[in-house]
Amino acid sequence: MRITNAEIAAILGEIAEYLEMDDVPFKPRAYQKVADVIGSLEEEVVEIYKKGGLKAIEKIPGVGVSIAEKIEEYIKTGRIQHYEELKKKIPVDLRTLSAVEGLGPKKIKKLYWELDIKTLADLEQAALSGALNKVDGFGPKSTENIIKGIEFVKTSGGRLVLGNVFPAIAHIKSELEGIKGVEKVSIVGSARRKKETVGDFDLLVVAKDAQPVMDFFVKMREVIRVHAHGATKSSVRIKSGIDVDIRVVSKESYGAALVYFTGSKAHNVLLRQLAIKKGLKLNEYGLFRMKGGKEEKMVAGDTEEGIYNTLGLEYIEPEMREDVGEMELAQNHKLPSLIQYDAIKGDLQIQTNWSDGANTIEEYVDAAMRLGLEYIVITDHTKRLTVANGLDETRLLEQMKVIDGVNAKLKKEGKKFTVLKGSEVDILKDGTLDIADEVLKQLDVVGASVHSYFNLSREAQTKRIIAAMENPHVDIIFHPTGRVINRRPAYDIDIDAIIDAAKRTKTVLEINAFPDRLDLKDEYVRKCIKAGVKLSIDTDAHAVAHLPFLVWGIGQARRGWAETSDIINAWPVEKMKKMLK
Ligand code: DGT
Ligand code: CA
Ligand code: CA
Ligand code: ZN
Repeated sequence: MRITNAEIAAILGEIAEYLEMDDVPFKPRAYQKVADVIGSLEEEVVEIYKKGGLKAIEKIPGVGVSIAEKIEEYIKTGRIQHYEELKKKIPVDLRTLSAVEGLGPKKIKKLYWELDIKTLADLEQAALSGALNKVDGFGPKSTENIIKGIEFVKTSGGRLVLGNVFPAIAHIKSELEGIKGVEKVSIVGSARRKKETVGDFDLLVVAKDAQPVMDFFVKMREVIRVHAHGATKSSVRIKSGIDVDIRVVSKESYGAALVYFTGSKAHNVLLRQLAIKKGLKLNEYGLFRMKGGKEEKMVAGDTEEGIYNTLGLEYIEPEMREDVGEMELAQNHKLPSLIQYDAIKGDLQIQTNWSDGANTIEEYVDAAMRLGLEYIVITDHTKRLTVANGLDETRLLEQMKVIDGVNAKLKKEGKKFTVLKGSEVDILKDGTLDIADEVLKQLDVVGASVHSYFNLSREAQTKRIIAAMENPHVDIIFHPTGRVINRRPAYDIDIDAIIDAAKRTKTVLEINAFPDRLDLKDEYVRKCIKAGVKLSIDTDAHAVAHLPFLVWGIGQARRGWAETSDIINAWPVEKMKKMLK
């Protein structure tokens, strides 16, 4: 088993926290500094050690003899005696406890001495029972915050749903763009790759002078904790409960830095290996030609395209940079041309105030037109979903007439926009539907969904969904896996069997654009495309404010390598209708 830089950084960070508990002077900062340096070191410490031994480790900035020996001990034996001793004195789950917002080493020690709190569960119990309230320095307000912090650590492992927290980073980006001397601000890291959840946000800035950017960044209104405030690099926690890393780079290195900080780490490793094979060296400053072990000349660096092309690769879109086969395609100039963010022409899943949505059909029409869409499908819930005021056949027929009226009005006003008749029909336990075929066949688009019996066996659940697909009127399976990110797992289904059946029955599968749904996940999107199954990208809007969620669905589709031809609602309404059953 290989010891990574992240592991070394983590254990040194824990030593720092233990030392801080004991009020040891200076040392905690020294350990923490080394932990930070190693955490962002490009070269693997294990490699450095292999090449140059203890002496080479001492050359890492901030590392003295004593810390170097501990790193060596860890590499050789997988443990550090000093750490074990500290841990014995205060045997708490430090890593998890200090992940809780508002809990530092001193407080963790206090809680251990006074309430014997060792784990997250102990802490939760003390917070909920009121015991925490009574400890010096923990009022009702901080207890409340700690409960929130526990919830966060528990549900997400620290990761948040991208679409939910994105507005916060978009706001910070626009504020930074307003600083004098700032030329460019880019959101990089997993957010740029449109990963469904993010561990933290990363920002890259080009500016004449880094200092004003750093000073502004750590003082922003939304900052609740400053982890680091450096000359070109800083890191903070913001109110949304997520960390933001920022780095200022020079214009000449901007492309190289974009590549490096966009990641993924695995993709970067492949790029660096490719560079080495070509006698080049790639880092966050540029792509360099090497001679006698020295950088001789920078051959690319200011643009990403320059870097990829000089490495003999086609430009790879950020959403594809996951080391899942993209490099080989780029080498052979066979990359898919991904669906563009403005390509969607219609939204195929919308709930109005006829069922559990907040807005009227007309309000959706206005909002969709403002967003540049050409059509929408009204898909209110159906009668089994009584909590959502689902429509029965009578109300559905009534709604169809209303939609005819809306279309007639649009036509009269000379507006090129179409409202289609649809439904989000419930798939019952046995795979039949809760609306009669007689009525379904009069609709333009029928989506079918599982909203009950989430816990059926894999066999039964798969059979149930396939039975729905076999209904000749069912065009789309909405949110086909049913997961809710950080809240509820997918229902147990045989996805390959579902994809086969979709192909056979010509049923479309939905990429649900709601930020915490995003089923199908990227890997499944790739499978569908490979199998020739068509997909739709729908918002599942329950209010007009949800229509802009399309972007998250498109991001997910791009992560799954989808092209325009794979997505039925990237086509004009007439062609889209022809792509249905
Ligand atoms: P996250 O934050 O867990 O959602 O995922 P990322 O991909 O945003 O990861 P993060 O924030 O740790 O780092 C941002 C990017 O910076 C990452 O995608 C690649 C680059 N990077 C960071 N640390 C390293 C490293 O140790 N080695 C390499 N090759 N790249 C790194
Ligand atoms: Ca990140
Ligand atoms: Ca980061
Ligand atoms: Zn639904």
